[in-house]
Amino acid sequence: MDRVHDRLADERDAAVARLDAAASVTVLCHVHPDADTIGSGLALGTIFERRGTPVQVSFAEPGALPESMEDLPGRHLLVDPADVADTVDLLVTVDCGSAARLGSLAGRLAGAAHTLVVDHHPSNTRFGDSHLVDADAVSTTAVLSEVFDRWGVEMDRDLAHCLYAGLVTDTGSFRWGGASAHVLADRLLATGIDGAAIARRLLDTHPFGWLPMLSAVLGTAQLVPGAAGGGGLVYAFVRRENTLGLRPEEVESVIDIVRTTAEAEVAAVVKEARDGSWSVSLRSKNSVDVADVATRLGGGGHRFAAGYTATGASDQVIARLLETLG
Ligand SMILES: [Mn+2]
Repeated sequence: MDRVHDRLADERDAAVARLDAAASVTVLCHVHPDADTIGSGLALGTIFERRGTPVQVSFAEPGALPESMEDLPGRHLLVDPADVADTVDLLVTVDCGSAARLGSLAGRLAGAAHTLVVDHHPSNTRFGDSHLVDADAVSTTAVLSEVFDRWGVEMDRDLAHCLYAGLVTDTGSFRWGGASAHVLADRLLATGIDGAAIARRLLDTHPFGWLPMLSAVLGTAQLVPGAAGGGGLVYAFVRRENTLGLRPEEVESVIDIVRTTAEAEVAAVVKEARDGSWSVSLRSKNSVDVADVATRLGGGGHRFAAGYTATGASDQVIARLLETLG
C-alpha cells in the first residue's frame, strides 16, 4: 500500500468513528448545490435518521432545492438555513472545497463540537477538525460509498438513488471517472434503482425556454485560438436577461455545450450574478489545470472543471482570465 492509500484509510477510519459517535448532526451542502453535494447530504442524513440521531441537512443558497433534485430520497430532512441549529455535536460538510462554499452557514462551524469535511476536491483547504478528502474519487458520493461500507451500512434503493445522483452527474454521465465509477454504478444499480430515469431527470430535462436561452447565449461565443499556451479558449456570456424564469439547471448546462469546441483546450462560461458580479465556470480537456487557474483567481475546483467569482466589466474579466491562462 502506498502512502496516499494509507493516509486515506486512516482518514476513513477516523471519519467512521466520528460519524458513529455523533449525538446530533448537521450536514451542510455547498451553495448553489449540485446533485453530488445534495445526494451526499441526503444519503448521510437518511442514515442518521434511521439510527434515531437528530439530523438536519441544509445549504445556504438559493432558497429552494433545484427542481431536478426534488425526487431524491430524504429531501424531507432539508431545513432552511435560518433553522440550522447554532450548536451541534457533529457538523459534516459534503463536497465543499472550502468554508466559503458554505456561504452564510460557514458560521455554524464554530458552534459544532466536532467538524468533519468529506470531499473530493484536490483544492480542499481542510477547514474542519477532521477530514476525509479523496482527490482521486469521482464524486463525494463515491467517497461516502466507501465510508458506508466501512461503517457497515447496508446499501438499499434510497441510499443508492442519492449516491447514483452524485456519481452520474460528477462523471459527466460516465464520460470520465474510469473503472471505479462503473464498478460503483453496478453496485448501486443492483439495488433496483432506475439509472436512466435518474439521469434523465437530473441532466436531460429542460423547459422549452432553454432553447431560446441557448440561442442567445451561444451567439455570444468567442474563440481565442492563441490563448492557454496556444491550446485556445472559447467563452460565452450568460446575461441575467437570458435566464429570466429559467432554473439553475438550464444555466449550468451551457458549459457542457461550450466545452465541446474542438479548437479550444479551455472553455469558460461567464454568468452574470444578481449583484452584478460574475460567476465563471472553467473546463479543460487535457493539458491545462483549471483548478490551478481558478485558485489563482480566488476560486477552486478540479483539474478539468473549476470556477471562480469575478467583478468588473466583462472585457476585464476576460482579460484577467487570458492573462492567468498564459
Ligand atoms: Mn462533487
